[in-house]
Amino acid sequence: MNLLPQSQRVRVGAVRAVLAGVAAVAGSYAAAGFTTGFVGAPLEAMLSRAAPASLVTFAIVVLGDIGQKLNLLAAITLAVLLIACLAAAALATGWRQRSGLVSVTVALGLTWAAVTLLTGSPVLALAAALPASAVIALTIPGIRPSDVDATARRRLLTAVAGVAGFSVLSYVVGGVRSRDETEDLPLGLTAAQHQEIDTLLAEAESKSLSVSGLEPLVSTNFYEVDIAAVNPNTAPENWTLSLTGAVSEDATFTYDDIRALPVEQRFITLRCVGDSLNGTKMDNALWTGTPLAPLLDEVTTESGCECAMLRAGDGYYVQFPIAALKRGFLAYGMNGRPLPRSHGAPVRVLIPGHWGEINVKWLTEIEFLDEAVDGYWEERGWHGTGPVNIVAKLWVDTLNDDDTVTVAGHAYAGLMDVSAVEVNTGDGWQKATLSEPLPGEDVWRQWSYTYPHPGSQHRVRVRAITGDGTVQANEELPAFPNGPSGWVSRTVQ
Ligand SMILES: Nc1nc2c(c(=O)[nH]1)N[C@H]1C(S)=C(S)[C@@H](COP(=O)(O)O)O[C@H]1N2
Ligand SMILES: [Mo]
Repeated sequence: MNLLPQSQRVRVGAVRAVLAGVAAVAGSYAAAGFTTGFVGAPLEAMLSRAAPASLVTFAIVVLGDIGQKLNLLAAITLAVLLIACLAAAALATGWRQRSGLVSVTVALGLTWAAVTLLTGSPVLALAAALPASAVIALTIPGIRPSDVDATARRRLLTAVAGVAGFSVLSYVVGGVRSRDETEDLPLGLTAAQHQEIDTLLAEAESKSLSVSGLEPLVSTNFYEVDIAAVNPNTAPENWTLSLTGAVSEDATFTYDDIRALPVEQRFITLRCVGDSLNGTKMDNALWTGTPLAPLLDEVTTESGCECAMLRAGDGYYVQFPIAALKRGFLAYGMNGRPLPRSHGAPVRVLIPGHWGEINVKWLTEIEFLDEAVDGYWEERGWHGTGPVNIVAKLWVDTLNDDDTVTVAGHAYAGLMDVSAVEVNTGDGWQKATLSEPLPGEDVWRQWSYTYPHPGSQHRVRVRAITGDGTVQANEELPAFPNGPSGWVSRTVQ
């Protein structure tokens, strides 16, 4: 219909298609926020699942959280390109039919179908399809020869500006939608239970060592490790936990079933196997929930490997022994608030003494197995289903006014309680001060040690010792594959 020469038509078409892609992704984000209804979410999950084990390990150990951001960026780019391809197909179809209306309709239909397929959310997919087709509609070239240059270019520039503005607006709207609404919900406990939580949190505060810059015994910023950048958003009323596989008969529990069970408060510390030796992927919280064992007792298991695969709403899965599972705790509250989405809402499992990876968030299924099968991280070479390594972290060093130095940190040994932390500043191992233990079988402690500054730069080493006399291993090993090992040391000026 328009009189543009072929090459220019292709170039203009490419710009229109990419603009449609950007508008679709922006619209999707505005409507869905950072949830699984956002078109970037399933693509991000696919990319991280398809990535070779070595790349995933490199991303975790070397890139840390940046790796996940890069992956998300790649997913969003892929989403834009995918929809741009569909828009280009729509433009080509319209061109053959000599009809702008055909382009617009085909762009609408294809984008809607693709986004629905990816996200499983037909209503939210409209928020991607409508902006994409609107871009195509608003950039239909004029028919008069005079349109060829000036008007067409102006229209395209207007479209670029329009899509840019729309994207900024979508970014803001989507950001608001991404807010974790679970945090606004009441935890739904009795006054006495809330009182118990307040007392325990106050105890943790009063037992925290007063060293400036040292994180208190209940973490203010709990670390987060996810296989996907976008967390599942399951409403409690839509959540169930199923016991399946090698069982006499499947059993399913609803959120209300779990909430009807006896309520307990537990301090439990988590640490990721991918944490670096002195890294900060180690945190403690007060969790509200109920023991898992009574639920397991509802079924008779015939598991050949005495092991189970736990599965989650984000596609995560991990396999480990039933013996460890029996000590598990189902948590739906954290520090007196409902469990946040980022930490596994509505229900996650906590397995005392073990690396973080078996503490499955967004838990949906416990499948009893006949034969052991690798979980998500084990498939990628990690050995993180066992008990944690002993560690004393050195997170703070301060030069005091009286020319003494205070070094401090946290020590954790899982089910083996930390009974001492020792510090070596150059002349032998000295006992550090430990924070009073918090109630619980799987809780970290703080340590601190103050000594006169020797007058020159020196090395400080620190190690933890457990109740049975086991000394933290001195052998230095990287996080991959068994979790980091060695004594933390730091040079103090
Ligand atoms: N469903 C699900 N559960 C999961 C993960 C995950 O990616 N998905 N990550 C695991 C890992 S590797 C760790 S260390 C802990 C971290 O828990 P947090 O994010 O609450 O700190 O969750 C574990 N549970
Ligand atoms: Mo982890």
